[in-house]
Amino acid sequence: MFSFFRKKPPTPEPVAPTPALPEPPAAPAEAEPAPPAQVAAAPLEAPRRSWMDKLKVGLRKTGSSLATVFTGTQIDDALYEDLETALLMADSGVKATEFLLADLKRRVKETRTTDPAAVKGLLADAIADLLKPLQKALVIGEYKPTVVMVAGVNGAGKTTSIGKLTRHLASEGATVLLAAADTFRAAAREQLAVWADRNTVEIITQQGGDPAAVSFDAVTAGRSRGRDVVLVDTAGRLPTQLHLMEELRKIKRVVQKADATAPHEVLLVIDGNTGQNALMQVRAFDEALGLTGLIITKLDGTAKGGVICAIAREKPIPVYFIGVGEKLEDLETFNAREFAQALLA
Ligand SMILES: Nc1nc2c(ncn2[C@@H]2O[C@H](COP(=O)(O)OP(=O)(O)O)[C@@H](O)[C@H]2O)c(=O)[nH]1
Ligand SMILES: [Mg+2]
Repeated sequence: MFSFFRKKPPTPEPVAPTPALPEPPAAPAEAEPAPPAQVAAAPLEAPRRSWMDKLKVGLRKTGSSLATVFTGTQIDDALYEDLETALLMADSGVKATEFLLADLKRRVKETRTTDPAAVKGLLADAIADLLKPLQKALVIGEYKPTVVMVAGVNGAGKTTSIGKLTRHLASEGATVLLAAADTFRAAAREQLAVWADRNTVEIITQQGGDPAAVSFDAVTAGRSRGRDVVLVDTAGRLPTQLHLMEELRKIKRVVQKADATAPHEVLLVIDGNTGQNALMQVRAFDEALGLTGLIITKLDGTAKGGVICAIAREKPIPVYFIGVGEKLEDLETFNAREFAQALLA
């Protein structure tokens, strides 16, 4: 569970039944200067700690090879070579691996460390510092609604992450509207509708409709109904599918027409098992859309958890959340130090 520091909306409205179509837009509501709120990392209270355990177990496949590097008796070239191999195997990429090795050697020298076990702690420091720029809170409340567009390849975990995020937002008193802009597959709309039901939030959906039109309707409805957040779920696509990437750009343009300040966030969801291909995805989706943040899923059981180091070194975009399972509560805010520790556990 993450803590969510925000002021509740001034007058919470009762949740309306799920409508099939958007209501006609009302006159633009007076903008209430609501104080910006943040989804921020909470202090290590009990639920977060148990969640940390989950991450540790999840990353064990990545971490076990890293941790064994430090079981020897000497700090020598062999140790650094083993570490290099382990970092590369964990999909940290060549650049981040080289950076971490150089940084670690410097730390070892500076601290005059001679015990290999202590080097592990220094590596955790190095990784935490590398990942620190990715640690950033998602701000809700500066705009009403805050429009969040979610993109990514098929099966990355977009819809599931939206469901989890909805639950966290709703449990903190934010009113959420979902937009099913993955309009082509009936199953995709239904999947989002299930999440909407579970969270008792409204969903804007339209059978076979144009994804951009659905998004437009959702933003308009979100504003007229005074919702805090509109989450736009999009269909999965590969960056190489140019017409589908163009469709995403169109969704963004049309959302901008509904609200000139929107979308306020454009998130890319990445499957944590993707490995080095994740970097390519980040670059391509960023080029097409201008990403503001990432959600990295499936960190419960990956051998490729090092990819986040590659992202930090080569294409640093904030990681707002990470997913560690399929259940509603399996989404957490990203904390660089915790992640580094879990990676080496
Ligand atoms: N283990 C695990 N599975 C996940 C996670 N996030 C999503 N999934 C699963 O990944 C599959 C694809 O998720 P979905 O949200 O439909 O992906 P989408 O195509 O990007 O919308 C589903 O079976 C989800 O349950 C996660 O953090 N951990
Ligand atoms: Mg989906």
